[in-house]
Amino acid sequence: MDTITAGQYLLVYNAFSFTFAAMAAATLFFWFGRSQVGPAYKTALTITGLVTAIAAYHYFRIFESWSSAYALTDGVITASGVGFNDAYRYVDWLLTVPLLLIELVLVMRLSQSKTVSLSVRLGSAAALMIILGYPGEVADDNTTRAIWGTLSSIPFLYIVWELFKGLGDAIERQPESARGLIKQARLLTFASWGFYPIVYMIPYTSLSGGAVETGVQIGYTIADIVAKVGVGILVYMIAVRKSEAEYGDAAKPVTVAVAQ
Ligand SMILES: *C/C=C(C)/C=C/C=C(C)/C=C/C1=C(C)CCCC1(C)C
Repeated sequence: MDTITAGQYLLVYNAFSFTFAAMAAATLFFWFGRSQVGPAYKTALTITGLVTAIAAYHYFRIFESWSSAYALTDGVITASGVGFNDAYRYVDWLLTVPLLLIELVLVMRLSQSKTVSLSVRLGSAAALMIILGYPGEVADDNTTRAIWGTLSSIPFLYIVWELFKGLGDAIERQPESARGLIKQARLLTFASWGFYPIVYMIPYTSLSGGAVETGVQIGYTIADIVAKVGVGILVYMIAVRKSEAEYGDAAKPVTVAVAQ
């Protein structure tokens, strides 16, 4: 394992702890938020909360793995001999990345056949992207890392193309009040997802040793918060806007009671 400083160790330790709390809190918010939207949008919010719930579980495991990989005694860090387990992150992505795309598709409320075909295509490409990235992430040499990283970028580019081409046409048919938000959700997805391959390339920079490990862990953690909680909040807002447009006051029980 790389030698890291006490400061780097604690930075990553605190980031993992914070992210566990953020993912758990977001899960409650999204699941309770189901009561604020019309029936057609409840599944989208269920899945949005499922993504952060799965991530909360994995951040808990990642946090534990990190704290048992190093020992901190009198301000000095030593590797404990138990390696840090990168697999938690990749298993998390394998589950959450297809679900994130499905939540975006669901909130658009397309025809059933379009929903299924887009979810299957985007979901499989996302799973393939993560599976191809893993051997590179755990490789010791930078050449192997580059080969798998390049392979993983092929499904990544396909997803970007689908988001802008496939979803692009459908966005124009969305209620006007939600269109801007949907474009923002797509842009935030694109920007946060594009951050992962950049973080993956940190070992190719002039950074070395503990700085690489710290940079990679902090980078992926920030990207996870934006991609799961940030995009999730936008999906929630879209669902609320569209419910207002399509169900009128029916999505707001309190208003209905007053009107009667
Ligand atoms: C919640 C987790 C998310 C949204 C994870 C997304 C991950 C990626 C978009 C990863 C992409 C990668 C490449 C395009 C090439 C290098 C290897 C990866 C797996 C980091």
